[in-house]
Amino acid sequence: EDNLDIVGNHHHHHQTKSLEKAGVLHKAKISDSGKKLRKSWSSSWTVLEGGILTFFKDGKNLSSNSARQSQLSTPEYTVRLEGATLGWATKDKSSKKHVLELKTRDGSEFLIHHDSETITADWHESIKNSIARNIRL
Ligand code: I3S
Repeated sequence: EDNLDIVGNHHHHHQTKSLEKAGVLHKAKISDSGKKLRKSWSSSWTVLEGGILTFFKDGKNLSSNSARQSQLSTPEYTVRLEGATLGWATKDKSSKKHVLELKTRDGSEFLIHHDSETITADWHESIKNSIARNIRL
């Protein structure tokens, strides 16, 4: 009933959901509600939709198909972008090149990285646009 329509907009219960972007990214959550966390990078299937950024658990190390399916459908982090800020991370945050720093209104902080500068810049633009649109669902 609530399937994602990857080709465009999906009308459901008077709401419009649109898939803005999806792909594999590296991410590290470095703060939770203002509390600093130990940095641990991992890759995630990542979906930007309706003002929400969702990082799914990476199922690539799982052997069974059913385990993979349930892990892929389980978000690791669901990030509300309303009131968030996004910028390019400074060198003290990571030695990697082209890393994004996303801070949520509730004080969580994520680093987001892809080896490709172009892909990272595309995510930067998409997330920025989503924050600017201030979508409420
Ligand atoms: O900010 P840090 O502590 O230098 O971040 C590095 C660590 O997370 C490191 O993990 P261990 O301390 O568990 O070995 C990662 O392997 C590095 O990738 C992190 O640094 P970069 O600069 O890659 O974000």
